[in-house]
Amino acid sequence: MSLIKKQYLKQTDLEVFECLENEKLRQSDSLEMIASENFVSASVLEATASTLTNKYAEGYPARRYYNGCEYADVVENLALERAKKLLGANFVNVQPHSGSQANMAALFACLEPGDTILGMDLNHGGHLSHGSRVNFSGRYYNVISYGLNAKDHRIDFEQLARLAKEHRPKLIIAGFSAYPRTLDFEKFRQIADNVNAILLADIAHILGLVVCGEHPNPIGIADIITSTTHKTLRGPRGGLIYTNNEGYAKRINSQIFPGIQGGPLMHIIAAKAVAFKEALEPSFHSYISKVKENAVALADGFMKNDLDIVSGGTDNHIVLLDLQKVSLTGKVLADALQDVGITANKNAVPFDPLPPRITSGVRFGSAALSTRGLGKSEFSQIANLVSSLVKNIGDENIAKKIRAEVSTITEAYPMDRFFLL
Ligand code: DSN
Repeated sequence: MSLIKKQYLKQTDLEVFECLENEKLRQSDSLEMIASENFVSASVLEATASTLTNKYAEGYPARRYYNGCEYADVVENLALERAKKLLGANFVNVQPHSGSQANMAALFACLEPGDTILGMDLNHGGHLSHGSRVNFSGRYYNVISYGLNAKDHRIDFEQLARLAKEHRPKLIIAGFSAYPRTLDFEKFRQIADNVNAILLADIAHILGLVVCGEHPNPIGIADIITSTTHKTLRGPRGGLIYTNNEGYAKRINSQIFPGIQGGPLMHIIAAKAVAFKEALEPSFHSYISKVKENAVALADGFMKNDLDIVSGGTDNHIVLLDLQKVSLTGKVLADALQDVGITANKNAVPFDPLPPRITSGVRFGSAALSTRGLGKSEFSQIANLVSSLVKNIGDENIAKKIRAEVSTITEAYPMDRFFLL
């Protein structure tokens, strides 16, 4: 008798079952353009929903606190070996539950409370865990923030070097949540070396690009590298931490467990192992080139429609629309986009005068729709649809036409193959 039966949930908990079914429909019927999201393969989804969710495996392979970890060990070792191959690293920890927890463990491994860190300003594209006042990173450490040049919206390395010299941070973070350009890790290294700072590269958004050589690899340059596994890498939600420094490796392991986490999520680690295997396949390289090509098509499409985008283009999967010229807020546009079936998020633009719940920008990403199979022409079409919405905000007839075009695209690229049926 097969142990796998579909739809137990439908019989035991109709309310949750219906939410899950509705979420499937939402993902199928709309265009997912949140830059940090992607669609995992059915294999990754299967591992995520596996019986390893039942298993406690505190500790590390062959050094667990509980018995019965023989398969958990095999799975975690597979994830470790594959993750190391992805970047050519000597050490990785695959247990962080998220990118924020990866950053927390990395900072705890190198710093004492009150130490100074230098990270990108949240309003210029940085991440909460890079020193935001409302995050643990801003509460435990003395945070100095660097930003972008007003002129070209690239990282202001002169300011960064000046701030480093003035404040002598113990650690500098090279990383972002909403920066559409390449990170020059060598420049960060030089600045860090000048003040004897540790360099942490947070490549949460761009891990997939780095794996495929479509973005410089910080291994051998940064002291510690943190990432998520679910953005351009297309794995389950989670984090990881790399280093080639043995001293940091030991401290990172003990900061993850027992420092800040208990039992690792073994089902997620299994799904990470599956995703890492997929990312080592040649087909993942073709996917990542499409991610980049499609982001460029979207950026070009916006500019052809006379809309401003931060930095005038993109080198990765992110396109950040700046709405100041058209006197629209990010919140209004993101909500209007949702109504026509395009999901993206309001986002601050550099030097944004508006607060984070309103903002002057909308962030788009190409990773999820590239997985779905859309190509350059559909991304140009989407740029036209978004531009038309921007120029006709509040016009219900135009919104209806845009919604119909969105449905034509979603129907042409069905999602069934991503879901376990
Ligand atoms: N919330 C993620 C993002 O959207 O970039 C980062 O944690």
